[in-house]
Formats: sequence, C-alpha cells, structure tokens
Amino acid sequence: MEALLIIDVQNDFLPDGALAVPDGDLVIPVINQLQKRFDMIIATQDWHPANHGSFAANHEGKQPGDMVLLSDVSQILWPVHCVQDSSGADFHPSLDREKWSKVFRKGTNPLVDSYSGFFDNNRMEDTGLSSYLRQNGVDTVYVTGLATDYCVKFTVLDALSEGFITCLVGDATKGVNIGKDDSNEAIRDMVKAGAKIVYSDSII
Ligand code: VGL
Ligand code: ZN
Repeated sequence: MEALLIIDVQNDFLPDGALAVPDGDLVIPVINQLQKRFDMIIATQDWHPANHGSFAANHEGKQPGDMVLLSDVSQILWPVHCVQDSSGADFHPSLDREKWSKVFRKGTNPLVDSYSGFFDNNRMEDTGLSSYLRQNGVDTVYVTGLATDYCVKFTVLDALSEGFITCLVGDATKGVNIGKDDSNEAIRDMVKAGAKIVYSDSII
C-alpha cells in the first residue's frame, strides 16, 4: 500500500507568508494532480503555540537566522509562523483536501522544534504517523510539500529509519534555501539515506 504525504502546505510557507518558501505555491497544482492517484493521503501541519522556542521574537535580542540552544539542541530561529488557529497556519485554499485520511500536527511543544512529521527534533515525542501508516498497511510513502531543506528532509529521513520505502517527489517540493545550495544538499542527504527521487509525470 502506498501513501502520499503532504508536508506543511500552509499559508505561512507560501509567497506573502511569514516564512515564505520561494515558489512554494508551484507545488500545489502538482500535489493536486498526484492526489488523484492515491487512496491514502496524509497531511502534516506545522502548529506552534505563540510562545514557541523556535521563534526569534521569543528570544531577547535575537533575529531570524540566529542560532540558540533549545532543550540542549542547536536551533535556528525563525520568524513567527504557523501559530495555532491563525490564518497563516491554514492550508492553502487551492490545495484539495477531500481525500485526506488524516492530518498530523507537529511543533506544539514550545520547548522543541519538530521538522519531521514523525518525531520532534529530539526524537522524544512521536506524532503517531508511523503506527498509523503501519495499521493501514502502508509500506511505501511518496513525500511532497514544504520545505525541502527542513520539514520534507526530516520527514523523509524518519520515514526511511522507520522502514518505509520512501520516494521524494522532486517537482512537488520547494526549499527555503537560506544557503543557496541547501535544497540540493538536502536531496543528496535523502538519497544517501536511501530515498528515491521520482517525478510526478512518472507517477500520474
Ligand atoms: C518548517 C521551518 C520551521 C517547514 C517548519 O515546514 O519546513 N521550516 N518550521
Ligand atoms: Zn515551524
């Protein structure tokens, strides 16, 4: 059984959003096409409380892009984004949602960030995604969404470590690229860990 994972296609990660991913909106039509071909579709939603420790605004004198220690792990600071119940945390209205089986929310603990849809960055809390996939007989996941160099990358790496055959849909993801090569590096890391890169025209 194959599942489509749609990572964080939320207003704040799209053009004009608080943490806009360049060209992030281009993934939406690709993902909508892909959805037609899957019977199991799962989305993740970055869902932070306003006091989240990944927000630069919650650290005196810090700017987005600065580093801090958060629960003893190195954390890059972000602009305030995807605050629970804000419009920035909503899925983009043109993203089809009719066939979604479930949404997994992440980043709710203010003391730790959570890029992956499976575990927080300290690997302490489990969202339940892995057991949900297994209960539904899923052995293969196709990962799409935002951002290639953060949440998509860590979701792919955790899917592999959880034993799923894992494909990244290369034309259904875009990166933040704080460093200009970050997305390419992320793709290299995913391939090295065992991910396959596929393109939507070969799936649809
Ligand atoms: C993400 C940075 C902070 C993402 C989430 O969805 O890739 N990036 N929070
Ligand atoms: Zn976040």
